[in-house]
Amino acid sequence: MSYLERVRTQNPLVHNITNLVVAPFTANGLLALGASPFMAYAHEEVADVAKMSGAVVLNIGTLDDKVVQAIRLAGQSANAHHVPVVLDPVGAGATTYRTETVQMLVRELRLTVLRGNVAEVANVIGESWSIKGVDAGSGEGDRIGIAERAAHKLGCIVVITGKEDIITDGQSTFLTSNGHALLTQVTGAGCLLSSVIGAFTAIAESGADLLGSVVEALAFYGVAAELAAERTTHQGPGSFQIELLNQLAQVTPDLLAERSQICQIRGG
Ligand code: ATP
Ligand code: TZP
Ligand code: MG
Ligand code: MG
Repeated sequence: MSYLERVRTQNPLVHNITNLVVAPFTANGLLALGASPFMAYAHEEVADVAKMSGAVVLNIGTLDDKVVQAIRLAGQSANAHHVPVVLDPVGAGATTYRTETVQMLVRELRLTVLRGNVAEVANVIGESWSIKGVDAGSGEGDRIGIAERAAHKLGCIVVITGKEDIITDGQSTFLTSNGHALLTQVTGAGCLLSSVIGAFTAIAESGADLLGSVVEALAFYGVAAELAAERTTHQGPGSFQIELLNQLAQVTPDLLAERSQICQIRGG
């Protein structure tokens, strides 16, 4: 059974502490996929919610000290109860507060997946790459090297997204090239992807199964975007955003297998 079928069959609960720009879009995207979203932020309950969830997705997009403390409490509980943790370091490198906060979080928490654009991931591990607000600045550099160094340094799966996506655990590295440029015109396309990755990690075992689930999550999301773009040709980002939700619900395992563009460039 594909990871996608496992997600739809098991309907995992995904605890999201995310930003105020993307919360409804993220919840709708997870529902469309077949997962069960739960947004919970109160310090009094985040440990309980993390413990009962299949995965916890932590996102610093509109951080303040209260959100950061909620993230720490949820992450600690997830670690204590062996619940996978995905971190989206939105805007790391854009301000000192963001950079120092994510660097503290990766020291304190054991991550399952770090997912960001190349600038965010570089800044999490103390390397530099220009960033404009929450978007990766243009630049040439060794994106694969940054992902692999981050995976080694943090001891987790690292996903760097862009036109091509890199997925690595430091030993095995994959590239996926599904997707569509319209994803860059929808705010929260990356944040929703991080939560979709969370849903896939929730149904996976550890090791190769976990890495395989993340690779499939990337291909799945990219295929959904391609289909959404085909069905909304000439209509623009608004129609595309809604159609992306439809396609997250409609992509079948067969269609996914047919359209996935996955290439392994390192590891056995
Ligand atoms: P940024 O803020 O830099 O845009 P992000 O957090 O929004 O980062 P993205 O890198 O945009 O995240 O990735 C979100 C999704 O969009 C991924 O599935 C990725 O493959 C896809 N994507 C990003 N850029 C392109 C592109 N130029 N062509 C096709 N797909 C893309
Ligand atoms: N500002 C703070 S968080 C956020 C914006 C625009 C959303 C970023 O979402 P994404 O998925 O990184 O585009
Ligand atoms: Mg984007
Ligand atoms: Mg982002």
